[in-house]
Amino acid sequence: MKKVIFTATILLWQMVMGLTPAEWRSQSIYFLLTDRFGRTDNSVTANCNVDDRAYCGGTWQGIINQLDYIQGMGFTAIWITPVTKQLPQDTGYGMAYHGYWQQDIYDVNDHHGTSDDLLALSKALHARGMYLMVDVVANHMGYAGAGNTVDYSVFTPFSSSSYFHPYCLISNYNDQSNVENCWLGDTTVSLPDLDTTQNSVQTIWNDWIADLVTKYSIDGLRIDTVKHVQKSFWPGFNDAAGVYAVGEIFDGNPAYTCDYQNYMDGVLNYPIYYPLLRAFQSSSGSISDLYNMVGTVASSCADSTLLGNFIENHDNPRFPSYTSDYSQAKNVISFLFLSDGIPIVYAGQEQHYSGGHDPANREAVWLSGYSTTAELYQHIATTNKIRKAAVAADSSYITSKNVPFYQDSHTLAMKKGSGSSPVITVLSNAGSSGSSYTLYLGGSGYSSGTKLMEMHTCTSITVDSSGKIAVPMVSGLPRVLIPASSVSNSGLCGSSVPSATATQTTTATTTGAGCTQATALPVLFKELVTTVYGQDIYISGSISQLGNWDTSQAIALSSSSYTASNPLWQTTITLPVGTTFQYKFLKKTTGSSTVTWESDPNRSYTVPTGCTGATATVAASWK
Ligand SMILES: [Ca+2]
Repeated sequence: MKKVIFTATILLWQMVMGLTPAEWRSQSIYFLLTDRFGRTDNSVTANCNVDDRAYCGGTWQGIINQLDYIQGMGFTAIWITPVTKQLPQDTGYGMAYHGYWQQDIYDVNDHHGTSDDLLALSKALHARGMYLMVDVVANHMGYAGAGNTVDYSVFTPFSSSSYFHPYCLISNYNDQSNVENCWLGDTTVSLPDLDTTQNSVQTIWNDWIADLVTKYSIDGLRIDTVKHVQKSFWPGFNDAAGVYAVGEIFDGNPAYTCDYQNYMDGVLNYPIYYPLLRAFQSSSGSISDLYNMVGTVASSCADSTLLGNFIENHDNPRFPSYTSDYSQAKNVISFLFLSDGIPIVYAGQEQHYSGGHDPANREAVWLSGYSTTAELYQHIATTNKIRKAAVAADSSYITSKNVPFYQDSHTLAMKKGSGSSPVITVLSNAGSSGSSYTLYLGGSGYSSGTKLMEMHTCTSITVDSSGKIAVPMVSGLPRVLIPASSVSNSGLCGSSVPSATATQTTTATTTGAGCTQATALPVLFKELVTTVYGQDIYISGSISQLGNWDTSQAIALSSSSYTASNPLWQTTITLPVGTTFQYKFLKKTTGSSTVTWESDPNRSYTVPTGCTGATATVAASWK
């Protein structure tokens, strides 16, 4: 009887504290390697050479210290790497800073802090209304040495070879029993493969995960190496956890990967990952392959709205290692947030980190100085706001299926939401050098006269008499249209749509002049200035969009087109038409608080009038 009461108490606790799959749908996740995100001492200069594969000093307390930075992008949850105690050796592949070489499942990795620190992280998140997802491994343990030399006494609780499959290295990925029953790793580091078919092993894991979730008030799980364990193991494990679980099946085949969603709540969206990468890594990428895969995944997976969407992680090269273009990076991010599934951004992605294959893709985030003015940081913040506005305005948004409805060689348009008022996302792989033009987009389902808002330029657009939407395409940037009535309380484009704007737009449209007067225009600021490594260029000025001369609020320019012969820094800032302001460029150096301003006098500018889709350009050289 006592045990029954105890179990009931645990279940009640989990119902209160954990998050169900339905509750996870509307979250957005920031994934970080605990060792590489934040340090207890808040250092932004502590050395971290990724090639060393050593501990760099990130901690759970260090994450707590930087929660403003994460929440400032609009994330509602973090996923952290495994918390269990790891093998202690410095192996031929370095140390277990990543957390996937565990030896004691009942103890925590003391490089990351104490059990109390982990609990404090959980509490700090919950105090902000945020959630904790923890990475767990059930397939294997970790051992510094060859599989035939393993001393099983180092493992807790699996301290005997009887808990494990007999040693054999995986040799044939086309043979599922070989994938499940043989071992990952090699003779340098072996990953002893637990015999998860045994009742005793299953009982240990199920009890462990229930206790872990309860002890640290964990809200969700990311499960490692799912395809290396027989499918029948997972329903019991997921049920014992009592919270949403998203599994890693490292395979882009939708038929293979989606089937695992019949055994756990969600899977990482590897089927979309590959065509998404190919579509946007260059202006010649295939839009149609991605278009088709959206439909394939929606029909192959049990529920595409419970998948985990990503374009970067610690196992795959970062997106900017394929293309340095910021517009292409923004488009893939917009896809992650505005298609089916839960968006996952990998720490450092917001700083346009460009590391390639492991270990290069595991850069320390603190070395960015946690810049909140970084271009992709701002893009993610805006996109999170758009998604939240969509969820708030349309109760069926998050469960409705994303439908691609237009494609050309560079452009993909998709709609998601209830039939009468879907969110329209228009993506382009043209890149920053893409031309300015108006895409007359049909097939959205919106009827003539409907008022929409383009959320990146804050352009009011009225659906024309033939049902088409005049989408202002500029520099290969993504565009998102939502009903004008859904903009209120989004924190974007003002708290509501001013009636004067709507009137003006309607008037301009009915004249048939082919030009809808913009209420705000993107202004491209180009500054030629030679810099050295570690120096960045910002713009500051007399209006709030430029930080009101506060250098900590200055807007960063991008060096993505910088060359020695053409040292171009640039950024695009959308400003209301007619705004007059003063401004200057300034120089900051990583690790230094010194700011170098251009010489006097201040520059001044007035945003011109223009048609929607136009861009104003200001070109200057450092003075
Ligand atoms: Ca296995």
